[in-house]
Amino acid sequence: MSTRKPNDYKSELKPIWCPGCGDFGVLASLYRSMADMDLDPSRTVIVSGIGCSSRLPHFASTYGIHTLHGRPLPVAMGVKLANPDLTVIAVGGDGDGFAIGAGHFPHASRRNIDVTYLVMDNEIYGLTKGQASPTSLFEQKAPSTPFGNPEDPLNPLALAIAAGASFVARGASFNTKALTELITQAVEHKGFSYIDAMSPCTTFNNTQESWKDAVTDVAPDHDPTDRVKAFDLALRGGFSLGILYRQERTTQTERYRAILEQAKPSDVNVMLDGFNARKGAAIGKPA
Ligand SMILES: Cc1ncc(C[n+]2csc(CCOP(=O)(O)OP(=O)(O)O)c2C)c(N)n1
Ligand code: SF4
Repeated sequence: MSTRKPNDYKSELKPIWCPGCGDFGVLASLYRSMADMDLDPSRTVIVSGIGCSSRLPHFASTYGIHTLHGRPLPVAMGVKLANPDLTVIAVGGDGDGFAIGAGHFPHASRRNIDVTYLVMDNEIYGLTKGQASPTSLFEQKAPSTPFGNPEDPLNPLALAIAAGASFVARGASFNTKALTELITQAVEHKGFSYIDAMSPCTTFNNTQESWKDAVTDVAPDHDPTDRVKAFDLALRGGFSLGILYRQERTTQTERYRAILEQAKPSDVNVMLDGFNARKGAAIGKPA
């Protein structure tokens, strides 16, 4: 039974998001989920990139790292590899994760590092005042696209499944009970867990009401262990809330531990002698 309450995870800083921003609902869900799991704040690290959503670690009493734009995943992976016993949660926006940071997402997925990645997806760059992001819809109007976005959006859920993420789900900031449960299942999942949290930007892309009308639950007969069906569901469009895909396989830290157990202690002088011998051979001695 949990002894901690959601308020125990609040820092002294109050969120400075705009009124109605979806990120409030995501943060509330995260507080409640951490309390439900009774996570020790001193054993939990929340890592973010840059953006409105990436301010989140400041509002939690856990450890937190507010990194660079697009870099929450490599830093989170480093934290987890260096100290596998910590609970590591990476957070950020769709711009942060799927534009400048997109290169890290498939590799975190295929490596199955035991990190949860919670993206507050508002289909816009909020912090920089509303430019189109990789998840903005075709023809979406925004300050940077007054004639409509000429690009098709990226599908993060399909990308996650294709790249090898072992837990892929969609939640919504306006459905905090379900999002809380998803976060708990994602954190408790062994391996890379991705949650696409629909989180409307009420200032630059106010989808609050249209999204509330558009969401449905993943059908109860959906089999989340069937990767092809999960991919199909992700590609079909619409907004299915729930777990699309879940797979049990060894994590990156487990595989590295196995390698460490096989590796023999090495003598640095023997390594340096071997390196010097090869260097001489490659360069060749002057005549
Ligand atoms: C290297 C670098 N490039 C660009 C920026 C400017 N920048 C800051 S946040 C951001 C996008 C934020 O959008 P998103 O990640 O979707 O988060 P949101 O603000 O919507 O929560 C950009 C382009 C930056 N800080 N650093
Ligand atoms: S600009 Fe948008 S994403 Fe940023 S705090 Fe305001 S409502 Fe939220």
